[in-house]
Amino acid sequence: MASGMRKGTRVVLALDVTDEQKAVAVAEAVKDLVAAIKINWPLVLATSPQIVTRLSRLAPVICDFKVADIPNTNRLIAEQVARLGASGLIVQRFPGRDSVRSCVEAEKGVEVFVVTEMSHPGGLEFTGPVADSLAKIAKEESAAGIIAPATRPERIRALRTIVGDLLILSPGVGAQGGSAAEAIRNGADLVIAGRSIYQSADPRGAAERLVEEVRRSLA
Ligand code: O7M
Repeated sequence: MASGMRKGTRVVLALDVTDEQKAVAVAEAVKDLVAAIKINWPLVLATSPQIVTRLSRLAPVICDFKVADIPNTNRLIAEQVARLGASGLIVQRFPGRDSVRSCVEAEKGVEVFVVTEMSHPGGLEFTGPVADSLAKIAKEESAAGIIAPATRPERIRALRTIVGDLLILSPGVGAQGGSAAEAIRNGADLVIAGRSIYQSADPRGAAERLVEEVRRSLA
């Protein structure tokens, strides 16, 4: 995997907690087990943008801000994410090809991942029917990868045929009912897991089990 993510593990922690102490404690507990830490608005809004910098000292940070604006605004966001020390940025494809491109071109050190079909039931309403086209633009605009649903592994398999060697990051394992092993067997490079790790009484144990499940699915 040519990527800014840590090698040797295919698990990305989705750190959707709103308490800074808890966030740092979970990150410290699992930092050597995860390829990256994905943070989203709940944590940033509850703490401050500097949480990106703080966590990036422990593991590569992907900012899941699902950026969806005109190219100029997207570029400004990508620049700030880079300034804070993030390694990745998640963007929406639907505002237009030029909006995706502005993020890819803004900061070479920040890998861009494009959302395709979303993992929740509502993901079937709009994103499902257009997912192939969302993935196609990710490939054409040289994004680093796409986000595809572990809750529908057959869709990961189909999207793989469109994106070729781009990275596929797959959320929806554990709390949303998807299987990490199935996601990997169907073509995901990495699985994204949140609640099944950070809500566990033993986050490190939960992350270790997930790493082991992924390792076995590759054997
Ligand atoms: O394991 P969970 O369900 O607690 O968390 C899943 C994480 O993945 C959470 O941070 C979501 O915002 C994110 N996610 C999805 O669950 N489904 C999607 O389709 C897309 C994402 C995502 O990461 O988009 C970039």
